[in-house]
Amino acid sequence: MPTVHLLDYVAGNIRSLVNAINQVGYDVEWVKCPEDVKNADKLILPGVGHFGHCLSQLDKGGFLEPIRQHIEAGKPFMGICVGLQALFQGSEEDSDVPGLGVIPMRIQKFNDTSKSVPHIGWNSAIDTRSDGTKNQSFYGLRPTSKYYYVHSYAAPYNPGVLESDGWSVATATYGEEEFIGAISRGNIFGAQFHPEKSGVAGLRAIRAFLNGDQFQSLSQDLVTGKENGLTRRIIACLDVRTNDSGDLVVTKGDQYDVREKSGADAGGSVRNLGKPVDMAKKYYEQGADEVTFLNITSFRNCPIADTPMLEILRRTSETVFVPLTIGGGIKDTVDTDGTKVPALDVATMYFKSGADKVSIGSDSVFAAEDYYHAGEKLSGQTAIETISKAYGKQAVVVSVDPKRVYVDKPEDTHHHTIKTQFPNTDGQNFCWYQCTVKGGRETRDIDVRQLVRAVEAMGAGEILLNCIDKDGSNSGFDLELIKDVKAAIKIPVIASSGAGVPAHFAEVFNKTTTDAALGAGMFHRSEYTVTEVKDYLQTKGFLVRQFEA
Ligand code: 1PR
Repeated sequence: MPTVHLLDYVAGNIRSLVNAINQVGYDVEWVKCPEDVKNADKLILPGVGHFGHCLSQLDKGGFLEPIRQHIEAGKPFMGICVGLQALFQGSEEDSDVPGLGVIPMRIQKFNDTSKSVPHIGWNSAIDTRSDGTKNQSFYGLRPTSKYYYVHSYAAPYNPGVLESDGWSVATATYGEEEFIGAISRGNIFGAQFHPEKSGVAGLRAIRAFLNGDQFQSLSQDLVTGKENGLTRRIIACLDVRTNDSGDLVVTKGDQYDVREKSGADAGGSVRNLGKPVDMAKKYYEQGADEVTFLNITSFRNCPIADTPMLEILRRTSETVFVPLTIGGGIKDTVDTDGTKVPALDVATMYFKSGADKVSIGSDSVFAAEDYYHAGEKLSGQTAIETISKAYGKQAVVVSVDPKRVYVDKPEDTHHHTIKTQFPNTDGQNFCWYQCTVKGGRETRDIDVRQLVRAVEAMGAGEILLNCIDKDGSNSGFDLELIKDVKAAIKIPVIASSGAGVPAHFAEVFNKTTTDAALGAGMFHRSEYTVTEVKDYLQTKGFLVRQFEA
């Protein structure tokens, strides 16, 4: 196999990139020292996390000058995400640290007054020349394709400026801001999105770069129907646990109870809905924008000893090229031999096996309690803080398992209440959302607003907002809960629990500002496919990404 050099300057979660490179027929050689850059023909600089951290690590390792020389020598160079940003003069994210300065512009933060930041999800990369007259594009980018982005900072697009300097530019639009999604000139290719997580469209871009296939003319059908902007993100969630015979299976509960309630197995065995790797692949091919695995009994087992789960991730990440999240048991833990293992090491193990994000449940509730006890002070030691610092915010999801507690009037509790349209059987029409831990088995004296605010301060990148009352009910999402949480924070929220028909997805996108929506049971029971949900959303005028074969 031909090779490409990959520069992993921090402990990045770049297994997906390696898988994607292998998938398009190339082998990876690691750049371990500056000397290796000199020997590289094709070089890829993936970027995770913080601009300042990335550039100062590269500087400290003596890589910056060899990279500059590589580029000046006209050898193929590709920068991904912060790797693209490194080409610029500098970034608002850390104004003390200079970039490579190849592009005389600065990276800026997205405006978060009217939208969630980070910008997470599938958006465009439309060559500015694919305007119906020239119809050109670079490195396999198609105006009708969508690509997976996750970032808080971007290069704003100023029409014509970079083009007049010989650059080809592809843009995306987030809210009112148009920014650079990808850029190319001569031997340089930069992508703000993650091609390795962008399904077939992303693999096409990587292949074109590695094969040196820079420019294409687009047929009219690839230009017509292009629509710039962020699509509605649909996530398939797989609750995984060991069944009574010791096999890891996909299961699904009603209000978190996963035991069979009817038939021969009533009250007994764990509901078995299929094999995790096969189901993940099925949902990927139906167009799921992300796949989440929740190891729902991890609080009983030591995740370090959880080799079957690691194997599932490894195998899934070889064929599923959309972001994979893994949750369950991400916390400081103790190995079977008694050794203490920090949460960061547990997360690293999952990242190395192919996860792109980890989802933290119970541990985030305890961390939030400590945060308030300490007078809203960060300790720097929590799982959220340590993982977010090492891998970037985008790698940390907080999974919340709240349930309703009804009261007569707001003064009856010190928690934040809402007036609900759905009173309980006692006629109480105020409620607050109580956080739970250990898969809903234990309630805590902290409400959902307190929790999400605390974890946002700690550096969580996204909230996976479940609702125990709604889980498995097929009755639609808890819109009141979602609105309440969205109003409290800036980071994106994934609405979860209660989806039963495609119309529930349209409803949650219509009536709340949720950033994504997740379904489980309705997909596992084959009542609807992800494709059907997306087709339905499209008929209702929502922008969605369809699977590209
Ligand atoms: O606490 O960090 O070890 O993480 C445990 C994780 O496992 C948490 O994310 C928690 O939500 C999850 N979990 C624990 N027990 C259960 C259970 O069902 N017994 N699953 C459980 C929660 C996930 C939901 C579900 C939606 C959609 N289920 O995201 O997928 O409610 O379902 P629906 O569309 O069928 O209504 P830690």
